[in-house]
Amino acid sequence: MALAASRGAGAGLCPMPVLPLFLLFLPGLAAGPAGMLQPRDSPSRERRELGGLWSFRADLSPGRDAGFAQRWYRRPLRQLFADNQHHNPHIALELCWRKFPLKQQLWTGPVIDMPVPASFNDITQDPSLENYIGWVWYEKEVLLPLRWLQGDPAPRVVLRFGSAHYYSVVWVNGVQVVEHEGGHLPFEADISSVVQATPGTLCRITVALNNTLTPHTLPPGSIHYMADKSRYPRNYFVQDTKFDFFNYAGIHRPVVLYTTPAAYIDDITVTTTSSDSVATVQYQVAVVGSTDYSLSLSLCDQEGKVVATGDGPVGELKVLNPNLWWPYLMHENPGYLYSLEVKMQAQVGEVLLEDVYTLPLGIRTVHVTSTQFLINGRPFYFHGVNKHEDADIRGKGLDWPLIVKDFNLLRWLGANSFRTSHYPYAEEIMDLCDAYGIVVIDESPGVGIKLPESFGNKSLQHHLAVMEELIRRDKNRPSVVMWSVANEPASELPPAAHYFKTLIAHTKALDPSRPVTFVTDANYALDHGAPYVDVICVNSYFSWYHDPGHLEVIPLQLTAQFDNWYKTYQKPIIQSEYGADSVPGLHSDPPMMFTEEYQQALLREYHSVLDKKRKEYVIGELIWNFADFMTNQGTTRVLGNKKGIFTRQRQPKAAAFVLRDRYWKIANESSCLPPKLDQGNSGAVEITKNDKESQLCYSTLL
Ligand code: BDP
Repeated sequence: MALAASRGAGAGLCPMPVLPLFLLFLPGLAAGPAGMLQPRDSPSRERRELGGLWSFRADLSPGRDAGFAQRWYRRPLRQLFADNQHHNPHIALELCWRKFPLKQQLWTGPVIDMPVPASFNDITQDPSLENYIGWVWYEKEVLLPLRWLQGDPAPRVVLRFGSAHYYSVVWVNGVQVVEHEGGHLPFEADISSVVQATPGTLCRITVALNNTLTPHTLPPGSIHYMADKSRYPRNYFVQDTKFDFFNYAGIHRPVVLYTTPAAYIDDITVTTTSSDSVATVQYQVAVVGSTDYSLSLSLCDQEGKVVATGDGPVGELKVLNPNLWWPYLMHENPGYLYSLEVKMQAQVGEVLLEDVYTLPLGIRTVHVTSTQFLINGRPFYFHGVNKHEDADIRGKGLDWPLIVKDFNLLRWLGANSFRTSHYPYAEEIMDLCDAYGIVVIDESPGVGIKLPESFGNKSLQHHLAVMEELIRRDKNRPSVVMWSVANEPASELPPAAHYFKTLIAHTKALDPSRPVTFVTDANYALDHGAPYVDVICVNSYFSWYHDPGHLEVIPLQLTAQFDNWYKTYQKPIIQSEYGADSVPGLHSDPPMMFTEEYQQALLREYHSVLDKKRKEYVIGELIWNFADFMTNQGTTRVLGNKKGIFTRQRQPKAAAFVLRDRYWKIANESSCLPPKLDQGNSGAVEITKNDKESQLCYSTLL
């Protein structure tokens, strides 16, 4: 049953809709190729966050299609629910459902309060909502200021979602304004004409959201119907995924309304190069709404001093003696950001409109050689982590206290980098990476691409589109030094060759300034994607998934892993995952699996090999994982994946101290320096002088 049919044929579904195909992607108002500048206040722009409580209703009907059949976007959800309770004859489906009033009404689900941003799964005590698959409905009513709704020309009003998982359809006052496929990335709609038609009245935003994954979504998944009536209830199905994290769903990131003038700055693209004393900022600005406009740009340093100016939509700014953007622990002042103020003046009819947008801008370069990763011409070693957006109760919902805590832990740990395993993280997180100098490998949601059908053209086209959205969002971020297009795909399958060749070429065409990789766990001799990457990123779990309990095999196996990959490709290598589960408080000596001691011992075995190989061509190590995180239930998961060096509540396990000692030591070997005293509790800290660079250097006494 197609969604299109379910929308148009409400009465036809009566009395019992056929079992779901409850996800169908409609061609239509998909978010277009326009810019996706992060909404910011400016003299010409206002923004308003719509966080807080929204109305929420899961569509519990057997086909998960009652919402479309009854057109829940036409009236407030709570009103519809009340009407249903009283058998409102105006609702077509209700007429036939009168035959089964109680049961059917329960199926359509009550209307409850739901926090935004948050995943909906862990908010209630209802296990069916925790594991719910299908359409859920969100709604918020807001009153907009009159100054947003009037004027000649009136401002442009835009509704923007930081992310919603997975497929979204959005209405404003009952008018569909946008559809978007994919979680983890923003989408928006110009809603000016809808809200300006009825100034002074409440504006109702309705969102239908579906978390169903198919072999062609990113990440992929598949629904399995259990037909054996002797073992499963009627219409029983489960969603199978090939990735190891819980498929949390909901409106995960802030929803924002913002304004721009009718003619506006739609997009800005910057790239930077630098030699010893001069940096060049190349820029490109796109304006929409007028062809008769002028642009002026000024670049300000952190003291507010203008260091370069320019004009026109394309050009270069020269910066003398630039403050380069340096990673954390590589310079005493990491994450230096200039402000690029772009001003547009446009003639629209008789009116001169002005728009102002200020972009944080870091000046840095990235290069890859056969053995090194260079940032600003200096070798950079990734000593960092893999993370997840994951926490108790809020699931994958954006949470400021958690974000700030995580950055404090990263700095405590001496980590200079992370990979956004296994999907793009919130813009708010990326902002802090830019500001603190935390280096990012920015990964797409291409995780769990295992089925042969997920390497077909349909999947590839979607993957290309997702890379476009990701690069459009993050292209100007100095913290992003490399794109990762996927994690652990079945890259040993022959179709992976065409898939990754195309995907990586497309990514490089979109952004020639950054290297591209994907993360592999395939055998070096069988991997069809590796020929196209700039850096080999390899995951391995020796003495965990392979030879469990046998720590002694690690030196041999890890050394062979590195040698084989390097001999085959002569490209630098990152150990992009390694680790072991540990249940906090579980101990054994000699170490046994799942104890804190075993996790520590496994890390140390890896480190002894990494210490040899980082002198050759290994350019980084990223622990799996920063913190414990939730997964599907399974016989190898104890309330989720326990490979965190911190618990899910961000308390350190013993392994965190092993890693902390190591990362600070590695940092102190580099010629550049930590920005401030490390005030943690694993050792005093002293300041020493680095003669060569005349810079402060810190070394931990451990
Ligand atoms: C790796 C995956 C990661 C898993 C990890 C594990 O990339 O997503 O969580 O294994 O099993 O292969 O802990």
